[in-house]
Amino acid sequence: MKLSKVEDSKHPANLHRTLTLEMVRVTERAAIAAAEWRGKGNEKAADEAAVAAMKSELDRVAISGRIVIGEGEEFECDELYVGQAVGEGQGPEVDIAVDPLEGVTLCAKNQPDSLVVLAMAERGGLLNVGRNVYMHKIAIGAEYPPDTVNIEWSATENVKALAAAKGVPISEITAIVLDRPRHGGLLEELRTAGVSVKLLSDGDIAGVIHAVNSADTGVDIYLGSGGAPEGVLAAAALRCIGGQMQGKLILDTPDKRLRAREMGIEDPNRIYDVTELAAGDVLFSATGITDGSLVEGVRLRRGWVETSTVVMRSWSQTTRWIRARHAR
Ligand code: VTB
Ligand code: MG
Ligand code: MG
Repeated sequence: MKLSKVEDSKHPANLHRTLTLEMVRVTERAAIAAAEWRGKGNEKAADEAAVAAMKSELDRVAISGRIVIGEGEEFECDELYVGQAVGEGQGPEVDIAVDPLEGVTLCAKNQPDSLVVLAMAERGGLLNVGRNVYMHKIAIGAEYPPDTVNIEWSATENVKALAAAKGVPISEITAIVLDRPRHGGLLEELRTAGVSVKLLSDGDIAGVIHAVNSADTGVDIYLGSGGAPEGVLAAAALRCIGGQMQGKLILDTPDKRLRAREMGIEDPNRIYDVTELAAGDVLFSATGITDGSLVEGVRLRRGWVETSTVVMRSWSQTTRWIRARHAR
């Protein structure tokens, strides 16, 4: 079979394809480090282990990298802060968004779906958002017409429109929503409409990815708010696998609005689509810490450690699942 490349003239392959394997190494190392803290009830130690491993592995890659979404501002954390230079220092200028331990509580409790996540883009490709900023998000599969749902509509309007587009009754629509008190109203609306709701305790990067893969996951739509960094990371994945998403930042304090402005966000009410959250050539890599719906967790064997990673590249629209064995 001849494979066709999705050659998009607007997005030349600016990130060399060998970088995908480099990113895999980075997320693998962080996952192995965090795995030592699975189920130990110590979120801070797990996070710090992932951060330290990620930083030292990133510094071995031949890039002039810059963290644009990281652990916090420079004065808040020692490593992987926004603006920090990473990489060997020689090589392409790239921007990097990380969540070294997405689902830190899940890891500390040894529950499914904790991940190490990283996205890389050309300089300026990733929307710069603060660690403490939230985002309203909506996501559905690529198979629907572009105007099927809208973040400005009510949840009821959205699930009605989606059910009509899918040609099923609303009762056959499954929405994925973070289980948080702030979603009480949303949940009530979805229940009233008769939607099946899959509640996530944490981890909405995987949640968004599931929502665009309904044939495999049974999830039709992501609704609600979660971390803005997780929104950008999810968008980076959707650039590679397809899928529609809109995001709207929740800049609900003067401080957040000011910081957003400093980071280049002029209109606090702007609605971003996938290509505005993550533009140009993009790579995405996620390694499992605990077993999850996206990838398996780190397996400790006698003499070696096994990792499972999913790595994606926007230019070629490739997704690879890499199972690796590391000596220990
Ligand atoms: C989400 C999810 C994360 O935080 O962004 C969520 O992706 C944000 O909501 O895994 P809360 O601050 O209310 O938890 C996590 O659950 C944890 O970072
Ligand atoms: Mg984190
Ligand atoms: Mg997170």
